[in-house]
Amino acid sequence: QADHTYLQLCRYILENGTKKEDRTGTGTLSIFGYQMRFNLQEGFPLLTTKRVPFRLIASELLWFLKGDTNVRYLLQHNNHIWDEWGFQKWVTSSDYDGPDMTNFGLRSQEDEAFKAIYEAQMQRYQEKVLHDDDFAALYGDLGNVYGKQWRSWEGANGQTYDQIQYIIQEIKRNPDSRRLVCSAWSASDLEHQQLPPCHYAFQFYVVDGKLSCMFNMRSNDVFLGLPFNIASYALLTHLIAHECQLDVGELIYTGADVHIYSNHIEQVQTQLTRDPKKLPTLTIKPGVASIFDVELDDLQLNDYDPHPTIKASVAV
Ligand code: UFP
Repeated sequence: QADHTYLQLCRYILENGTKKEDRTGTGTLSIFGYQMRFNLQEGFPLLTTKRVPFRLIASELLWFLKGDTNVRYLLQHNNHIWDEWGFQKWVTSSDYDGPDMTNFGLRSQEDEAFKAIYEAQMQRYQEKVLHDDDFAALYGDLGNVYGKQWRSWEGANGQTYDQIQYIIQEIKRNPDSRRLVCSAWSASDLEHQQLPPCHYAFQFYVVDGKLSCMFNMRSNDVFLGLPFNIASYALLTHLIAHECQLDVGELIYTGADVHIYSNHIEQVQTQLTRDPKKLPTLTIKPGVASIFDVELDDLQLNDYDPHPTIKASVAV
């Protein structure tokens, strides 16, 4: 079961991880290189040893698949996981006229008074992205993030390439292909990217009428990020399989710098005491013509009955 596989990784890092400093200044226990396999026939790998918010994962993935890079879509779906990146663009621009927001991520965690001021500005940001088209075009758009890389990769000649459409066509035409790869890593973008892709490449594989997927992560926050990443790629595999009329096979995770932040250790230990439950299942509404048109209501998660949420702060 997916929880066992995940908890085994957690235990492995607690026992074998090395203390390593990191960009955020938080500190981690880290290992380099780890693989996990999830049989998608056993159920949908949304962890049951803590609640993982499926709707956020699904709306983010549908946003990627639409090739959308503007947080407006996410805000319309009550999804705030990318807000800080757009907010950062606004508060560092000459259009911003509010109180100083330097280092807002760290300061809002350490300073209650600042937190209230920050939240008021963030609310202003969200309202403007939702209701002001010009503002949204300027400060809601995150530029070269996954949606752009997946659906309209820009070649040196200025021409754009739709990697997802290519993969779907190839799976239908030539399922034995060993080139069913999508890459989000772009060396020429790195200097302009606030967050270079964490899950930077994935590849599909078809055998016996089943679609498998392997995804690669250069850097992975095991407690907060990884449960999302597993569910997101599981959902992607289900969607592509649905489009190509295949069953789902295996989801394979390959991680490089796989770490537990020093302020997540207690939370991980709590999760390790919990007994995994039965995994939920996923149903995709029949008759959806193309995965690019799938909406949140076309996806149904059945029988998800997890242990309660475990709170932790995100390293910024
Ligand atoms: N992170 C994940 N999964 C993601 C994502 C980010 O675990 O999908 F976008 C974590 C990994 C790391 C941090 O802890 O966010 C990114 O920091 P860095 O760029 O320094 O690796």
